[in-house]
Amino acid sequence: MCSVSAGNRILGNGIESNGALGIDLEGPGETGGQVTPNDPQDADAGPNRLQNFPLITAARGGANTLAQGTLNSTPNRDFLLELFHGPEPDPGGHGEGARFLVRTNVTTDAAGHADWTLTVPADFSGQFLTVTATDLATEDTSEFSPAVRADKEDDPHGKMEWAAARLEDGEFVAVFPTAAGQTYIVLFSDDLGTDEWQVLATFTGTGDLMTLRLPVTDAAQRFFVLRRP
Ligand SMILES: [Ca+2]
Ligand SMILES: [Ca+2]
Ligand SMILES: [Ca+2]
Repeated sequence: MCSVSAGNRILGNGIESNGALGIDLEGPGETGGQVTPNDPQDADAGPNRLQNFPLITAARGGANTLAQGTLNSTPNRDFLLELFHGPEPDPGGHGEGARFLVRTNVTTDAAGHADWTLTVPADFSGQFLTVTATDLATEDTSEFSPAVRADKEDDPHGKMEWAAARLEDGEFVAVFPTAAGQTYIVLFSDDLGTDEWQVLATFTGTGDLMTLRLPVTDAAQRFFVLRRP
């Protein structure tokens, strides 16, 4: 949508993949399809008054899918926020808004800031979530926020946290809690840029804290990840 006016309210629609931004407001000097950056307190003018989009700071799947984030726009104003999900973001990383999920109202404070939470009682793990903001006084709808993938809560295949990790006498010493009989895999990579992880070791949990001592040799840097298979 390349709008030349203001007050365009775009609500609750499925906006399918079309190779361009699902909602595109054309700011000064922009050609079509570019993300229009947010400005502090949204004082800028243009199509839909170049309404600022929200930002997602957390996205999680599970029995309930949850998205949390912030909005910076006109101070002391009511906004409608709408959450969408889709299989992938547009090439710029913002939403395609394939399907509408849920909406909520927020009010910005005197600084133009609002925190928000949106939840849906269904599992959208692995889906990309994106949000729009609509100014309820002017009916201007924003472009889509950057899309964030909903991680699965307690993913049994996911990455786990070390309880403690340190370098000691040229060894990487890691401590982590284990479940009895559970298999754990340690992977390593010397270059995060290639994202090539090799299996270093496999362990069976004892139900207690486990300590690993992994030699770090012939590499300027080495990264370790702990997973369950
Ligand atoms: Ca734009
Ligand atoms: Ca703006
Ligand atoms: Ca504005």
